[in-house]
Amino acid sequence: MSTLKEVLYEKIEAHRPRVTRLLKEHGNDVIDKVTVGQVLGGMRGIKSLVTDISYLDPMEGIRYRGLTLPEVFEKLPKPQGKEMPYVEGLYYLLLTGEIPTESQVADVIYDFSNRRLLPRYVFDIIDAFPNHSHPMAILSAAVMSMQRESMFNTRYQNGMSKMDYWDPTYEDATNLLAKLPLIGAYIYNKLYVGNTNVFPEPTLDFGGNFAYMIGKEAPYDDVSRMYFIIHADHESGNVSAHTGHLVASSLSDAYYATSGMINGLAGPLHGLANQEVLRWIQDVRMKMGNKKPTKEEMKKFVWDTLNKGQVIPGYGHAVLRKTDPRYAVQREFALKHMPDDELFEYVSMLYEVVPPILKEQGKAKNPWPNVDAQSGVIQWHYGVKEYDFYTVLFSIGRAFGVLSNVIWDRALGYPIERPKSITTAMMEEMVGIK
Ligand code: CMX
Repeated sequence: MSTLKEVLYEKIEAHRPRVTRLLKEHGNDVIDKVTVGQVLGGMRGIKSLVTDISYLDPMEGIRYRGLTLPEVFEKLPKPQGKEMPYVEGLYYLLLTGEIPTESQVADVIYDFSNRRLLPRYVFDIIDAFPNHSHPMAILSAAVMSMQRESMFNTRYQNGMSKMDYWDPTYEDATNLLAKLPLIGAYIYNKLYVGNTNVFPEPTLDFGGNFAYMIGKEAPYDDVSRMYFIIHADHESGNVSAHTGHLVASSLSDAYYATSGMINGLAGPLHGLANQEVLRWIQDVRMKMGNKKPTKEEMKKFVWDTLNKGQVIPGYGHAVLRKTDPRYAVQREFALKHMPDDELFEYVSMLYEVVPPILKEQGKAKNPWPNVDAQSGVIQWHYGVKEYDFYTVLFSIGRAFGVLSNVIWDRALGYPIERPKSITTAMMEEMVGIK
């Protein structure tokens, strides 16, 4: 057993009695109430999910296992001479709640590198997609095609104790995570480069290897590490995390769950917003004939978008009420490495212009930028200009959080999800409408 798996098992054993006690002694205690507005408003804010892997405070932003993003970046071990930590170390942190030592990270890197290769049929599935297919659809199908590899499924068919569910789920999750960079890189190279003869470099870590496989030089390896880490988790209620959890709750395996989460992430109100930001900025640029707009001109573009009944991509959030720290981490990186980048200047101008306009319009509860407002511009700067691809990068990062949660869901025996629905007439009756 790997060190990570051993430590994880100890954590699981220690945690299980807490859930048993809560259920047994406090199963009927009330922790929230539900309003009509919440039920009709996408269940916003209802406390109905449990995860210990991350917590999203509306004002402070995300914490992974109690750590803010700057703390995560500071504490996790980094490759020598690099600014950003190993993604493999993040997996250790998300699963166990502990910062790994150098040697514990080395162990995870070694384990991942042994799980990287893809079955031939996955390349064939990707190749079979017609031109102009969206890379998120290809990614989802590629992951789905590997469902036949599921160890959970095989062991379940052979009869397995509930107490052991987490073990093959861990194996499936780790196998899949280790393979995602090659799947992503193959899709990139097939769709945009035309060279599919690229394979992992065994000496490189997760982020470094991804950068290598899509042909990007340093500091793009650090961009990859940063990108995968900041996108990994955002507690359990967002569409991608919730979909992964929901699908897995029926004991569908990690492949089904991950494909489902990818499909949810592909929506423009969620992960696809990062490509929408780039599309929106390019549109502004084109309308300006490549001349940088003045602040007044930029304000007009923002109002024009709102007046057409469209959203400003990259702004607003269902939970956050402040600038997203994932935006701030990327902004800091951009200020250091690409302060004079033209599109970064657009993004900076939008940061000044959009929040007051959204406040003036008075609809969005959060006028501040989210992660997606900044991420595409960094990719663009380093030569990943195919913005359709950005949500694939988001997916690879998000898979770490979703799959860590699925492993813990299995370990703690969380049941199949099944909220109750009612009819509109029932709701009207409940609130006294005749
Ligand atoms: N531009 C214009 N209007 C916005 C807005 C924005 N960026 N953000 C919210 N609004 C509007 C909503 O569309 C809604 O309008 P209606 O009352 O007409 O339906 C109103 O303000 C209230 O919405 P809200 O409660 O503030 O926001 P929600 O929780 O419903 O939605 C989100 C959150 C992210 C979908 C929304 O802010 C949005 O559409 N943002 C733009 C898309 C985006 O950046 N998505 C990425 C989010 C991060 C991620 O998941 O990747």
